[in-house]
Amino acid sequence: MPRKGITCILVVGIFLNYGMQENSWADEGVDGMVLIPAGEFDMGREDGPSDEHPTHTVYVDAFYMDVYEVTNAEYKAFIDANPQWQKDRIEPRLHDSTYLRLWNGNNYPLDKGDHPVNYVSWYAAMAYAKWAGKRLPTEAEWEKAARGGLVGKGYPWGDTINAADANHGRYINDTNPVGQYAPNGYGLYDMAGNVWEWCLDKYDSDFYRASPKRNPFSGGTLTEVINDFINIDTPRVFRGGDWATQGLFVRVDNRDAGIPMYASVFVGFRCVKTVSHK
Ligand SMILES: [Ca+2]
Ligand SMILES: [Ca+2]
Repeated sequence: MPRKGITCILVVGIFLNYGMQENSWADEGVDGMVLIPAGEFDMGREDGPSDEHPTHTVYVDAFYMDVYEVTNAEYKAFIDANPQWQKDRIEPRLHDSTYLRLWNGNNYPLDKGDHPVNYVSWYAAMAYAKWAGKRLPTEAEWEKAARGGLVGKGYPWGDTINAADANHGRYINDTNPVGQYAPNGYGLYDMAGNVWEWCLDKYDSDFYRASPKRNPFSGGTLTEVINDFINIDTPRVFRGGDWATQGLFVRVDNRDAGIPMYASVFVGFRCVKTVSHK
């Protein structure tokens, strides 16, 4: 897509001209997403829980990521267009009976259109992403994006956390509308807290010990998982912590997981898009 390439060059050029933050790679060609540049980063944490060992350098291709968590209003557009994913029609095996628990039929809770959708299973998140022409991030993509270009920091902005940084620790005691706190270096909001975010990967506590260096992914190939997601039954990763979790658990390196039918008040998602090569 040469046109997109030209737009990208123009946008980057404008940023350079005005001396803006070097990590603000906004790309107006992809609505509501930012470009996360290709490159290496240090994944994991040396002094944390054993599933985060060891810190290892990985290379991730460029990708676009949603600036915000997927909202209730966005999710409603999906179920309106895809009735088989509505609360009263979804196949029982694709959720744990709490799917869209706070919704009244096909309507999200009053005044919460701009809150992140929650009570969505991994299956539902995968279906939404496919419908949107996107996909869930790999765990490596997610962590690289969350770090926002910083090296060796615990949070998307630095090393400490308090109530003003992110929706966590029950300071608000509920989800917040998306985008209420400062974005990270890539322009992404709520990578710490609000809701956990489903990733594509199968959760494997030992994966970092044997991780491939380029575009690591646990549990097969991206294509296999995306094409056959409905038949997957192994636990899937979610990242970033939620509105109730304490500071230690909204760290950029913290890993957690649930079975793919798990739907929780604490878990939502955001999508990414592979950068198409000419
Ligand atoms: Ca989040
Ligand atoms: Ca953990």
